[in-house]
Amino acid sequence: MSVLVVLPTYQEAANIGAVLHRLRSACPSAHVLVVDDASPDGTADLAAAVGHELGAIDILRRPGKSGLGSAYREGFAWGLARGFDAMVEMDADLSHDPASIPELLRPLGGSVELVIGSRYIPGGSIPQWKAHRRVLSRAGNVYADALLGMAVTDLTSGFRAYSASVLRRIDLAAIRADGYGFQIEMAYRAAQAGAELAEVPICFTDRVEGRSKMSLRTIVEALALVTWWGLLRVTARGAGRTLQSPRIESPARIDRVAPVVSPVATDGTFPVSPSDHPGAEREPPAPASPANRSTGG
Ligand SMILES: Nc1nc2c(ncn2[C@@H]2O[C@H](COP(=O)(O)OP(=O)(O)O)[C@@H](O)[C@H]2O)c(=O)[nH]1
Ligand SMILES: [Mg+2]
Repeated sequence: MSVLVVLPTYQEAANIGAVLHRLRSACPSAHVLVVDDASPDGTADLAAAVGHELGAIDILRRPGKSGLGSAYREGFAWGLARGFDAMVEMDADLSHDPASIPELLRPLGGSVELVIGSRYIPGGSIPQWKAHRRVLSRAGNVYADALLGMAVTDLTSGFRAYSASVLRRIDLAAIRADGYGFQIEMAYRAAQAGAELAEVPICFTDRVEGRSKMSLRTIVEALALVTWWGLLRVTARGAGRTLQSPRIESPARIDRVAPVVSPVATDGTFPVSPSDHPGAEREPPAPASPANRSTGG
């Protein structure tokens, strides 16, 4: 299985080097695409330097900050065009531990086409969060779950693995939500497209370096979208239609499994070499510059 890890970055100069090195150790055969929105702190140049050192790392440089959702849409399209079998999404701020990627990928295959790293199933955790943040995040997830009927505990989690097959069935260009709304919408669309969803436990660590880019606007957008889809479901049900209902009555829940010793794929081959890609970069190392905290999800 060829795996592409899509890493959206905006102002992650203080984290990008560490996350790329940890990714390579945890998943030696995975290819990485950093999608950077012209971060003024030089994140893209730092990523390119690490890419030069480690190989199999591409940088997609976009002209300006266009949002997390748009970065993932473009990253997925990039991976689909190059024939990757699976795509992992994760934050580049070390909130998501690259060591969990093999566990995210393990259930993928067959009818399971989306695996979500969950903080809210047994084994999952958010060690540093204070009670009010836990309550807010949990309440948002319970609300979304109740309205969408998905039986998923962590719809806003941004640590996931998708099969290329389900990404091909989703009209990525039609997805407009950003931030948390993007994560919820992707899970909802995947379920509507017939995917079976699974959750594996993850430990979410608050970022130490840099600052969160999530705003109140993204939280409001997510709540509004969930409410809208919930209303559509109720209306459709009232009209005797079932099209709006996602097809997951009881998604598979996979409990924590033994630590992975072998890499996800062992052949080390990728569909194309990095230098074949438009936007592929090999540049000399640039000096790191520190940046600055997190809302989580
Ligand atoms: N390319 C790109 N990446 C973004 C943008 N906004 C956030 N990110 C990245 O998306 C990931 C999640 O954002 P973060 O601010 O950590 O959100 P939080 O974990 O919910 O606080 C991080 O790797 C960010 O650098 C954006 O507009 N464009
Ligand atoms: Mg984060």
